[in-house]
Amino acid sequence: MSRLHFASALLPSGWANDVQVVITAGAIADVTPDVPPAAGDERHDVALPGLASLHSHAFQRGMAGLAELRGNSTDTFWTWRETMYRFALAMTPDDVTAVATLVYVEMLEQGFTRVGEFHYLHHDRDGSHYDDPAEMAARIAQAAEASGIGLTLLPSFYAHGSFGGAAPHDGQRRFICSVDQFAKLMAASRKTIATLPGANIGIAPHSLRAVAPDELSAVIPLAEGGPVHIHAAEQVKEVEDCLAWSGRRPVQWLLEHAPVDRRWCVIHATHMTDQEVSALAKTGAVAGLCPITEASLGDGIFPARDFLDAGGLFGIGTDSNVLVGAADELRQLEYGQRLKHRARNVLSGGAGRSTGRTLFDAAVAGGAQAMAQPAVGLSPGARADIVTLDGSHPSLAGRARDAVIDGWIFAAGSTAIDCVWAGGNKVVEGGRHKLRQAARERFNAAVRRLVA
Ligand code: NGQ
Ligand code: ZN
Repeated sequence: MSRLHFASALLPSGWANDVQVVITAGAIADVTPDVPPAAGDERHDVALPGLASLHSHAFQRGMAGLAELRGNSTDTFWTWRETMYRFALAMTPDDVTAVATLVYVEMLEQGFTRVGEFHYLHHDRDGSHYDDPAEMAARIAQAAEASGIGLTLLPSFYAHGSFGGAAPHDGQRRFICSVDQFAKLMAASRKTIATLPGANIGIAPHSLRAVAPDELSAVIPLAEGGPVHIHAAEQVKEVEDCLAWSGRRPVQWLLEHAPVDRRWCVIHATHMTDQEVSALAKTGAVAGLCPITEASLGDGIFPARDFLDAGGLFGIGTDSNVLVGAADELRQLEYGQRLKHRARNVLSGGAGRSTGRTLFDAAVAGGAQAMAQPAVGLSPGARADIVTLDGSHPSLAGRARDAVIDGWIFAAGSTAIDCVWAGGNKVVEGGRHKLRQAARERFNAAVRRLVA
């Protein structure tokens, strides 16, 4: 058991002062506001609940910044994807452990205490299958265990190169499964995470490009009630190809043909008509937004203002992990809307409301829903995932309550984070994860070999 005391803490009911939090067996047992610190309480300034990065492809952290060199033709998402495939094809299981461990360490240092790992690098480099179909999932689990981050493993079903069941291309050979092979991979992955504290599992049919309709119906039951994540409508070309294939746009197709509900998380959903925006919002599904990656890849701007006005739920993900930051994702989300609508505080939700607080609360709730976490935030029964901010940071000076969150998201960024507890373990102190040095060394050695 451990006892923490915070001068102020953001609870599901709002801000509270002098809050004591009791942690037992990795979970929050008790939250008591308005009590003075007791002897033996570990004392901190401002406490927030941890966020989920609900969409990550951990291995892509290894190529961060390596696709910023202009090619001969116009660079697009699709040329980036070729670079990403070349990188994916080079990685050994040990490389994946090294890269994923560092990215999870970085996530924790940024205030992400859970990751939704949308995992599709399943097979050996030549495309042959490992003896254990969960060989690579086990590497992700190892990285989660070493770092302490909560893992929601989302094994991805990937079968085709494009709409209409087109054959996959050679660069996709490490991802490809039949439905039967995927069922075995799911069973093995379930076993792999069974003993990992705080871990759970869902499924991720990759996209309507990579999954045919009959396969989508066949794999959804393999989630066994867990979350279902799918990429949709990230690129204009994808929308055009989907229209050519089915006469429907990707989000529209999903809403008409798949049982999209609160268990679902639709990743990106960048390109939607007004009608799709309100229909998706009504399902209660979470929009999995990855604003930094979406900007990096030139995807477009998610219609966040209209989606939130329609009551839509969202969470944030770091996706390609080109830059890992919780404050950064939320800031980019708001700034995209400011640039689009030429206005300020677009997503604050109303007069007198703090934009940072509104975004933060929504991302905590949407992240918990998309990761199928029953209890949300600093409340009894929830995993003890807690982030403290450094009250001496210049961007937080003289601020209280919501203004602290605004100072963190819009002015301070990651440097304002002091301590992070994941599953009750204090893994970050003074802004540094205890494995930072070791994880960097191992990552650097792997990446030097990969880029040589
Ligand atoms: C992915 N990433 O699965 O890593 C994708 C690229 C694809 C993004 N869409 C592959 N951002 O979508 O075909
Ligand atoms: Zn993705």
